[in-house]
Amino acid sequence: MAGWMSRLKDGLTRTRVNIVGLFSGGVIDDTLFDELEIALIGADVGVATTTELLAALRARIKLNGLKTPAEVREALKDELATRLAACEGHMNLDAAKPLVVMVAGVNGAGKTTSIGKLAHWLADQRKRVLLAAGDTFRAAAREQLAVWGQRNGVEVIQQSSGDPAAVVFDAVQAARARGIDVLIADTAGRLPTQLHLMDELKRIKRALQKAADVPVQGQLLAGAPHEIVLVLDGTNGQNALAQVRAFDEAVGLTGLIITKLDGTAKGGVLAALARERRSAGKGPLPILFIGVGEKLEDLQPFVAREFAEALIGSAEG
Ligand SMILES: Nc1nc2c(ncn2[C@@H]2O[C@H](COP(=O)(O)OP(=O)(O)OP(=O)(O)O)[C@@H](O)[C@H]2O)c(=O)[nH]1
Ligand SMILES: [Mg+2]
Repeated sequence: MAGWMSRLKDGLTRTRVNIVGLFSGGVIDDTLFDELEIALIGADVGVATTTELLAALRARIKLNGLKTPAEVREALKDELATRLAACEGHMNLDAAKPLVVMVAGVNGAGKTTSIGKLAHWLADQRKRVLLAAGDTFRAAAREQLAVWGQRNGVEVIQQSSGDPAAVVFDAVQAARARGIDVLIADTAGRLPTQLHLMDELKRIKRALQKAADVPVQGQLLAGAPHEIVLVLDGTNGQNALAQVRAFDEAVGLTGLIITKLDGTAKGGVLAALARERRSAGKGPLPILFIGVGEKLEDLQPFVAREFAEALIGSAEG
């Protein structure tokens, strides 16, 4: 896991330096707090979360008598980890066989790449995977998924028809007939403002539901799609929040994948996501995986403490 931790840390360098640099001075004063506020908002932690974090930090300084910036830094890391822990979650691979996973998101968010990496991760968990080329919109999309399939030795269900609902319907039947553990359906990128495309996404979801309702060898498959995952580009910062709300409203999300956390200065957005849906009483969506690069191994489950460590770092970081 050491390799992952250093990649995560490397990836978050641009977010980290702006925050961590502030703790190199000798005193805890209002200037430190002002600068911290600017740095956290700059990292896309969001105004509300930043205000909460800093209030909690002031309280801890008082309560625990923290004296040095290094102690404050540790306390901040802890507060951040506690908040991020609300987003920890995992894909329950044993919820169904096949587990049907639908992947959605805006154009270029990293859906297809994440599916390729996820197939690799699942193979490591000794799961049999099948992919469905549900992006029938972009010309090269099928080929792109096929390449990821080849890399992983995983089959890709595709059709020459332009109907994504038909493709995923077929794929569910194939997965059920072949005793596949996890079926992942790719979809075309779309903006929440493109209402016809959001309707299409609902249609793809219904096709997955319908395909599960057809008896295969006398069996039904309850609850498909079991996961509806939104892929978010981590470099988009606060814009991620609007995407979560729109896609959640349209199809009912079960989890998130955050990509491109390498090289972004906006890695703080995960903290902002952690307070989403609080007013609805539902709690935040679980962050299932995070991506920090373009290689197969660059997608891993989200662990709040690890992330806070990579972001705020320990003294030598
Ligand atoms: N650096 C970095 N690049 C990534 C990551 N994930 C995806 N990418 C890159 O982002 C670009 C878009 O990725 P795709 O997987 O094609 O995105 P998509 O959401 O499927 O795009 P559309 O299907 O066109 O909507 C590619 O160049 C990927 O290599 C990541 O974690 N880090
Ligand atoms: Mg794609």
